[in-house]
Amino acid sequence: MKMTFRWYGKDDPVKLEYIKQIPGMKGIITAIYDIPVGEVWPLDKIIAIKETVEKHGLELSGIESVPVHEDIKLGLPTRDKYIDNYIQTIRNIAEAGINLICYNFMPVFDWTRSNLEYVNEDGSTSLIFEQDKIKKMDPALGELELPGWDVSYAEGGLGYLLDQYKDIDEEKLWGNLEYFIKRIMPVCEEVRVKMAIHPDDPPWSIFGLPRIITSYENLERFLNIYDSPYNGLTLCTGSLGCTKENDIVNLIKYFGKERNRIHFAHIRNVKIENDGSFKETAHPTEYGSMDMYQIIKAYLDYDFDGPYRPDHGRMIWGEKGKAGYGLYDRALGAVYIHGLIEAITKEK
Ligand code: DNO
Repeated sequence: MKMTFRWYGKDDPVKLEYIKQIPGMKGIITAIYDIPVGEVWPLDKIIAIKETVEKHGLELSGIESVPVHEDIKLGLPTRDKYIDNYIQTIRNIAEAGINLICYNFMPVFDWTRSNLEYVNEDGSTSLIFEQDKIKKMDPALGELELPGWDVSYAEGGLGYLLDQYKDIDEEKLWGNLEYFIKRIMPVCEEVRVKMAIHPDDPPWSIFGLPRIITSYENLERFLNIYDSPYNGLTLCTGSLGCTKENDIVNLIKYFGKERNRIHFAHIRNVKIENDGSFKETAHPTEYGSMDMYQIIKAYLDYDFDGPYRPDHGRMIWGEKGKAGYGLYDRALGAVYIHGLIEAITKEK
């Protein structure tokens, strides 16, 4: 298992120098943030980022994310143009010597929470999803202050976009995903880029929008769209794990050990409440609903050698920064996971 860390580029207050100082750190997961969704990522820009990362003694272990244009998810006639662009971006990423892309197929909103700064008893702050608050929100009224989704929609654009999804149910979304996967996969196989779809977060429909990358059955259905070692998963413990219906350890055993389709591991802990709410906690097992020991053990059991990264952290020690993506708590998470890996490996 290779320890990596998500870095948001040169404007990230978490500097590459700091990341490199985390014990066990090997690689960076990043993206290009100033290219509009749907445009081709130029080769020289990808190479420049890779060189910056390497100058800091780290490797560029993968891209998270190359976003999928909404027209592709909607299945509009313009999708072919955007898929052509996506394919060119895959080719450019491959040419720069990078072989892993994380992406998602969530309509409109990526990860969704009701509060980014929930104050815990110890004064730290966490990302939290409160079911009752989310149920009362109506994004079409422009009253959303949620993270994880693109705030760049032009005014009125979000309402228009949501309207376009009115006719898209889960089956249509599956069809559009299938169309996309069947077009990109032959190229991924040719240039040897592993695609790792990120599960929906949370893994259920929100605001009436369909969500399909949610469960064992749906992950299986997804992989069967195109059975290839290049068509794989980002197994995110926190996203899939915020419902008790997903047994994370068994998902790793099946999709990892048996199928060899987990290309990237996102590792974090969440505390699930009975009403469907959940809170993001510190990484160690005792704070949340995930059994981190069993999770790491399941990966080591088949010698998973892909990248993993600690995921969302709390804000601690007065740190200000991008919600979920500060330095301190993620670094604690990384070293905790590193410790589990050492212990479990020695036990073997
Ligand atoms: C949340 C992340 C996601 C992820 C995308 C992948 O913090 O794990 O935003 O990057 O869903 O496309």
